[in-house]
Amino acid sequence: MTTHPSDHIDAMLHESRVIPASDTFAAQARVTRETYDAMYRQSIDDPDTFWADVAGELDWMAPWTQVLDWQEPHAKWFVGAQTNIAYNALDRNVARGLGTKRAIVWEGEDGEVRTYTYSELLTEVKKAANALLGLGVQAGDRVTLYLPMIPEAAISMLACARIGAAHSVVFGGFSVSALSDRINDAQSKVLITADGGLRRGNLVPLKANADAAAQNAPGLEHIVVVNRGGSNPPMQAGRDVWWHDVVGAASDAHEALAVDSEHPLFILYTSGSTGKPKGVLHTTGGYMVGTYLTTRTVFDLRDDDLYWCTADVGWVTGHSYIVYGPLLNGATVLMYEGAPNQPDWGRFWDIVQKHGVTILYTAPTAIRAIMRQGDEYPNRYDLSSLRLLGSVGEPINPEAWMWYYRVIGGERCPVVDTWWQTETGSIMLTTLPGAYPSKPGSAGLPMFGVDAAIMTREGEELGPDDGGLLVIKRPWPSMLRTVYGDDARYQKAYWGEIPHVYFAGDGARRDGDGYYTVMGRVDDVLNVSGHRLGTMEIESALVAHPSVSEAAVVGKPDDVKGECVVAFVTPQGGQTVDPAALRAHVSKEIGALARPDAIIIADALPKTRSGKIMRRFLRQIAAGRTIEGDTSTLEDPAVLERLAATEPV
Ligand code: 6R9
Repeated sequence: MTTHPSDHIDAMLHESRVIPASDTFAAQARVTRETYDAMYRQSIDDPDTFWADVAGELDWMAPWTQVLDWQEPHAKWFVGAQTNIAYNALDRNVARGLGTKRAIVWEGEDGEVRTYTYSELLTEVKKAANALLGLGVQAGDRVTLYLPMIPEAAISMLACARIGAAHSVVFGGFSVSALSDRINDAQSKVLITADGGLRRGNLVPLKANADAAAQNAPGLEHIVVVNRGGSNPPMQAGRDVWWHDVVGAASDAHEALAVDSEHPLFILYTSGSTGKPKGVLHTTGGYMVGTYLTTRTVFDLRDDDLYWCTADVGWVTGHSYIVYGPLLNGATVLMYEGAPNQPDWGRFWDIVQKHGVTILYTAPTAIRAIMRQGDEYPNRYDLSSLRLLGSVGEPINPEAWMWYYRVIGGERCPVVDTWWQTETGSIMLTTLPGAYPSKPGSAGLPMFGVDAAIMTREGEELGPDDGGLLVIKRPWPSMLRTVYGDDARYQKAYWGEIPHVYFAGDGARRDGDGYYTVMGRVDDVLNVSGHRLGTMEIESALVAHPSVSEAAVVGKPDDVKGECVVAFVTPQGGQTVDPAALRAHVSKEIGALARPDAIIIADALPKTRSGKIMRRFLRQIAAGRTIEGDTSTLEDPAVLERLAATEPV
């Protein structure tokens, strides 16, 4: 494993600006510097009291006997307690008088707007829960969701949680085989999908993909289909049912099931450094407490906020910061279905102006893509409703940070850069707005209960300004509990790399003020537009193509995507590699997000005498850099020159 900081990271290391929140913001901030310092101290010195107090703000059907039971590397939080996260997100908020408050404001790509109050959302979730029970789903089962960004996605997740079934959301951009792999790994009997979802004016054919995936998912009994696009897909009698039929006919009486605090809540697949995606498992109580607290404090949430997170529910950000965290806090959440450039690059700002969005949480790749189009789009709109901006998914380069702060936030809105992962469940590093100033490019300070450090691979803790590996030294409530069906992999990947600490897989450094700057992955995981992709996953897709003999995939710094995919392939004896066919093949195997941006076709790859491909050199070639490092271990160093001289296709 080697660190490969990209060029913009280099710029980040030389960034020294410090931007405090405006006086107006700081004066009313939910968490002041004193509050943060005191809360953080308590969360580290007396975590049981700290977490019991936070958990005590939510409803439990049976109390815990112990806050944390830590048998490294397995944690149980709120031991023996019972609760239900959907109950806390809906029934509890209706009971405290928020029934008529808007829970979800949804805007379709075509401009259609639908809203659900907390009472209406509760009714829909109860009906969906009854519909799932009617299809034979039981507590402890897994239900796969393959849905566009429509309210039914949130309703389905909450309905699963309400009956104690774990959801496994598969991003709508994933391919047929990625979908069937995930259905099979989770052994889901029920899949919820839609006829399609709107993306750049086209209907993405989700039901057709679901039908094809079902061919390879023998355990699947039912497909529930939401009619989003009116496209009338074929329905297989006995297997397929319409959402509007089964949910429409279901009773709206349902009592949320009290489940154990450690009852599985969801599985979410994410790329790791081996070929097969990991099914990250989150459980109920700790995840609930973690997302509840971080949403309220990081976003400085107020009763009258209109909160918009532009992520897709297919990723963890959509789980924690579109659905669970905001709804647990009784917030009004805006949900948008489509692309940021439909009909043009002003769409985000049109939505902000039209609905009066106050908090915007988006990804650096979106900021950079919009920034490229110039200031004219945002300048056409009134963005004065905004009061806080957030960033997530990858390192944000200072240039994009400053543009976001100036042009979108009018130098009035603090920017919170939030570092976390599918595995961490909730935000781990950020500067709380109003408590501490921001440093563009640096995620900032640890959140409550997060005992972070920078270490060497040998487990030696490093001091200020030394680059190393980001680790967390003790469990936190919303931490993953295992890799579904593969606890050995959980133990090895997260707690086995460096003894007794959680290994995040990111390189980082901490400055003298305690701010963490995360530099990117140190394993074979790429971050393309904020999406995690394993190089091995893409390589196995490539070598599965008949024309390819060997493949090696590396990332290359990209101005908009952060990183893009470069594939080096050698042809199978006597075959020619057709780049278009190869790209289509990768789309089919994984999804369009994994398509190589550049393909370099070569007669050989740089290998050591023992046959190991030296990706370090391939990264240098992909980036057009001069080759540095010891090439003497290579079987044939001349391969490097030939590769460097080959035009990518
Ligand atoms: C929430 C999410 C996790 C990986 C993580 C890191 C990168 C996320 C970041 C960031 C720098 C930030 N990452 N946020 N790097 N600064 N603010 O994105 O989860 O999809 O699992 O990705 O994303 O490399 O390890 P996930």
